[in-house]
Formats: sequence, C-alpha cells, structure tokens
Amino acid sequence: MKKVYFAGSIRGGRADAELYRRMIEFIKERALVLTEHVGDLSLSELEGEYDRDRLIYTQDTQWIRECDLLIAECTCPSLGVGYELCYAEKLSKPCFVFCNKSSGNLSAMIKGDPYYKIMPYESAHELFEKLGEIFD
Ligand code: 6IA
Repeated sequence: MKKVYFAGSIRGGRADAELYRRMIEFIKERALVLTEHVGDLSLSELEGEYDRDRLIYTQDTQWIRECDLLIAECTCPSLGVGYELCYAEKLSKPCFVFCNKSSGNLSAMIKGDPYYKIMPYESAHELFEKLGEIFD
C-alpha cells in the first residue's frame, strides 16, 4: 500500500480543515495516510508551543522522506505546506497540488515550478475525481 503525505494549512488558517478531513478519508480508502492530524477539526491554527515545534518538524520531515507521494491542498496559503512541497521535490517525491480555481490564489513559486502536478478544480466533485485518478 502506498504511503501518502497529505499537506494542508494549519497555522496558515483552518478554513479548509473540513475539506482536508474529507480528502484524507477518501485517500485512506486507497492508501496509507501518514498525516491524519491535518484533517483534525479540533486542531486550531493558534495551536502550538514553541518547544513542540522542533518535534513536529523532525517527525514531518521524516514522514516526507518515508512517503511515496505527497498530496497538498493549497487553496489556503501556508508557509509549512510550501516548505513541505520544496522538501519533497528535493527528494524527487511525486507531488500533487490541489487548488480551488475561484477561491485560491496559488503562489507563482508553486504554480510556476514545472516539477509539481497542479490540480486546479472548480467543484468538490472535480476535486475528488482528480484525487481518485492519482490512485487508478
Ligand atoms: O505553516 P502551517 O502550520 O500552515 O503548515 C502546515 C503543514 O505543516 C501541514 O501540512 C503539516 O504537515 C505541518 N504541520 C504544522 N503544524 C503541525 C502540527 N501541529 N503537527 C504536525 N504537522 C504540522 C500540532 C498537531 C497536534 C495534533 C500535535
């Protein structure tokens, strides 16, 4: 079973947390998700004690090294997700970047990097269709 690193905004804002949860549930029917906490609705964007952050960084970068592919939902901009995408690219991990065409404004540093497979979508239906195709 493939290992998926799912990336989504935490301190960048939790407006799309419910969408992350649904995407993680969907992926879990097809693969192993290493980062289920990203879809935890009780996780606040303000959460965080600084002494825990080093552990989070160490664990997350370990999971990126371990994963077979990374799926990022980038409609809500997040420094952490941008960092994870770059880290995964340097390790040649396949990276799929989802972004809502109408509410998102994807950074040129992601959209302009030909390495990333950009997956723009207009509706939840289109998003889940494209997400499913990754595992076909
Ligand atoms: O800059 P951001 O916080 O928006 O970055 C979000 C990304 O960084 C996500 O894709 C996560 O993989 C990672 N990340 C940020 N905060 C955490 C975190 N906090 N735990 C794990 N990964 C994180 C505490 C979670 C709590 C359940 C212990």
